[in-house]
Amino acid sequence: MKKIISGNEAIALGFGDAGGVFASGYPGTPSTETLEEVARLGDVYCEWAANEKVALEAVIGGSIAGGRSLSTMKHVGVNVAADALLTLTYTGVNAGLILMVSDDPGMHSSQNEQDSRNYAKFAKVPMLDPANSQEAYDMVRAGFEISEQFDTPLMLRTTTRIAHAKGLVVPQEKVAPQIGEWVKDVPKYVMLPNFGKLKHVEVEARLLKLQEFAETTPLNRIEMGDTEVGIITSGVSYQHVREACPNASVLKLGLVHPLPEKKIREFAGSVKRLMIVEEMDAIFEEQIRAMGIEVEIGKNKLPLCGEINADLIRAALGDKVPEVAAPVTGLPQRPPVFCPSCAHRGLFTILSKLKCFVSGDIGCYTLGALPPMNAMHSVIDMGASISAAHGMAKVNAIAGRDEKPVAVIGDSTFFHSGITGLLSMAYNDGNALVIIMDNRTTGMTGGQENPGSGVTLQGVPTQQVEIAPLVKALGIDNVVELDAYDLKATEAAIKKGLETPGPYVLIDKNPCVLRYKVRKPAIHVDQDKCTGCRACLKVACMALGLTASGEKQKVRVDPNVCNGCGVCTQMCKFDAMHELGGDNHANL
Ligand SMILES: Cc1ncc(C[n+]2csc(CCOP(=O)(O)OP(=O)(O)O)c2C)c(N)n1
Repeated sequence: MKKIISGNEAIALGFGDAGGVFASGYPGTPSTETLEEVARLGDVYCEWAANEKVALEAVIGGSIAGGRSLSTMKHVGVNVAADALLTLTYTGVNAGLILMVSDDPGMHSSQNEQDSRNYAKFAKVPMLDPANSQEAYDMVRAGFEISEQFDTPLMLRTTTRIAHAKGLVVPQEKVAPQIGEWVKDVPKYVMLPNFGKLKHVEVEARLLKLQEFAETTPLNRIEMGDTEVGIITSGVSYQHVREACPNASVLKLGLVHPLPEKKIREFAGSVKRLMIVEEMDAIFEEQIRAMGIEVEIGKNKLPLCGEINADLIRAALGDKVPEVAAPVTGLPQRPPVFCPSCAHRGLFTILSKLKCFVSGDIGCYTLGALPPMNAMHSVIDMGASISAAHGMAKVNAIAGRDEKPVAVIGDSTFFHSGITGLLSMAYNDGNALVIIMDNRTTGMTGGQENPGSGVTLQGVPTQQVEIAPLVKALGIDNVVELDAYDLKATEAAIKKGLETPGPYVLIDKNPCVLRYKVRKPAIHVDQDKCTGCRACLKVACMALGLTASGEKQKVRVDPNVCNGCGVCTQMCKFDAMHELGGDNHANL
């Protein structure tokens, strides 16, 4: 039956239909829905791992044990999993193994813009790059076949537009999962140097065989049209090329590593001008130039940063770009803010007040870096808050500065890669205040389960990790619970943590209000008492606004947005804001 589904959904369905047995991943936009969709299939086992390295290692085990396995992650997740990947390429696989990675050109929702095609080259593994949902679906099956035929892990790469855009998919016949033998094979799976040396030779030979395969596979196809210009492209860029130049000759690469050199030469020789359209890095271009083939239009005319679109291609070709209306200017800015009644708001209100140096991390709490809080001063990668704060404290001590840094991290990020940083801090006599915002979910990516939420990906109750005993077991003596909704108590706790020498951990255990649907009646503002001083606005809550201009502007609360956390009431010195019981709309 035909379906209209996203690339992520197509990959999940493709996995189920291609006899997939085991999937493991870690959330990260734009990859997240893939594993959630595998879970919805119902008949394939899948799980959230604590991080991407664990996810990939788990599917390596799944493949060794004979089941077709899939690991899902966003581009930066591959950095975390790279240690496993760069040796998995040596061991090869038993049953087919696919590492699905979603890149985010344009950085819609990421901390950097990296091109995972580099990893395929680096790890010397084949990579597929679908251009729509149908290809995403089909390439899972093709990917498993290539993985098994060439005894290699395979990377299936999507970008945001392919992962999230919906398109028509005609599913193939479902293959029943067949679990192969679980064989002990020391030289294949034990990467001691003596075995590894032999394996490296095999990897290089495998790459040559894959190159031959690339020449003949229908995954790479030439669409001959007007020979004035020929364009080599792949993935979503193919769609932009077809929009900008419907009649051009195109070499569409589905297998983007290794490249089909002969096919590229043949194509380049059949057109007058050669153009390469690829988002982000000049991966094709550098390799094609290294083949001695002249490339007329590539990164000399197209950007290295951000997404490509049809207009950029037209402009690079010197064609007329259709005029579009200029964007409306002067609109009010709407920076992202914490959700109404998110516990992170209380914490950052105090961190901002105390002017602490905050070593930040990646999660909803990263919004604490934005105005009006301005209370996060570095954000690098998941887990870095704690390890970087440790380094800051060490250098501060050497410099004779007595300021103690504060690290802020969420529960999912702590489980992902914060634990080892804290272990290292305890081990190395560190001196930072670490605040763990344990909202029992992976909030930023849409509220996925994690080892602290007590529920699996399938919603089944499971072990629920308590952070405080875990932190104590790492060697931290000072572990104190915090209630970030209580501003006075939060201020006192932070001051105590800053004054006490050595590592000090505060844990806020308020649940994510969005994920756990926490609902409270709205705050009421007594207009007779409100002086319009705007102290409450410092908490940056979208439920707060000002009354109509004219008379002296006072604060008003939008009862449809306010969730009654009461953080703003604690900022009011005039007793004008109150928590009321009853129905929200009664406070209008
Ligand atoms: C290596 C890596 N993997 C995944 C992501 C995507 N990501 C961003 S923040 C985040 C977790 C946020 O959860 P948590 O730390 O619990 O904080 P919350 O958003 O709930 O406040 C994830 C998975 C990423 N940025 N980097």
